[in-house]
Amino acid sequence: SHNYEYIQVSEPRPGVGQVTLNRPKALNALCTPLINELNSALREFQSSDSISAVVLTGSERAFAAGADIKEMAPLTFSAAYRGNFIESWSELTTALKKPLIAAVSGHALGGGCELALMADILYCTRGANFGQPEIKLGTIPGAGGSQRLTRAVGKSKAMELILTGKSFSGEEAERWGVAARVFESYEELLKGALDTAETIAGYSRVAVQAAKEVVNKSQDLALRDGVEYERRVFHALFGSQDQKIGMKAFAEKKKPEWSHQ
Ligand code: CO8
Repeated sequence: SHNYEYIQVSEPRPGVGQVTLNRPKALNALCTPLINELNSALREFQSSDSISAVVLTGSERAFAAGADIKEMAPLTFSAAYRGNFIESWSELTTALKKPLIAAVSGHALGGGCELALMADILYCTRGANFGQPEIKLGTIPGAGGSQRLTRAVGKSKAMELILTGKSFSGEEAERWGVAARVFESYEELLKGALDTAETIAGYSRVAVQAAKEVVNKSQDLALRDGVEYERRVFHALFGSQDQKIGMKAFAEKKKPEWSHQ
């Protein structure tokens, strides 16, 4: 379909879309045109009837080495403020209702780490290099790092990482719960991410979207409100065809044929 300059888009498995960040000369630094292409690709996957889940990856050497430092260097406060710089990154978390799996190998620094943290599921290689080094550039995380990393690892560890700019490995990411799984090589990582995406693509899209929605609510709501929100959505799913299809198939010991309705 599209001819992108900074990303590659494919459908490697049934129901699975893949975006590969492809700006190798700058270690996938996230310049504004790259983010615009990423948003456009994700919008297409969101509206596609054949796609159920999306994998986002970079290269073996770099998932993304951050926001584009050369683009940001001359930015002024008023230009950043009035242009709402970085706001468009959030489209990833608002426009895409389908599950997004980040497969991180190599550098995931600054905005690259934040981009990975925006995914619904994060997988990485053992040797992946995560970090929020903004402090070394005289600035701070600007795409949610201070919030999402803190929720993932707790305040003390997040403070240490963000105040020192020290990086952490894929192995640590997995141990701290930032990553759901860790892999030995880039090939195994990508296969693992695609396998998971394909598994998800085998389920009812209505149920998958609802599951993503309620888990994400847990990040914003107090426990009692979150549990109540979950129950409302759970009740609503009794209005879906797929709930009937899934439970009838179980009783008949058959494989469900989802209508996605
Ligand atoms: N921006 C622009 N260019 C970059 C970036 C970047 N973030 N990272 C790497 N590059 C470029 C290098 O300038 C170099 O280009 P050239 O060949 O023209 O000199 C090329 O990529 C290859 O990089 P290196 O030669 O440095 O490769 P090394 O293997 O020696 O080092 C590193 C790899 C350690 C990843 C190193 O490149 C590095 O430290 N990069 C910067 C990492 C960083 O500080 N990232 C945080 C950026 S700030 C940020 O993301 C702020 C987020 C705030 C809000 C959210 C978004 C904007």
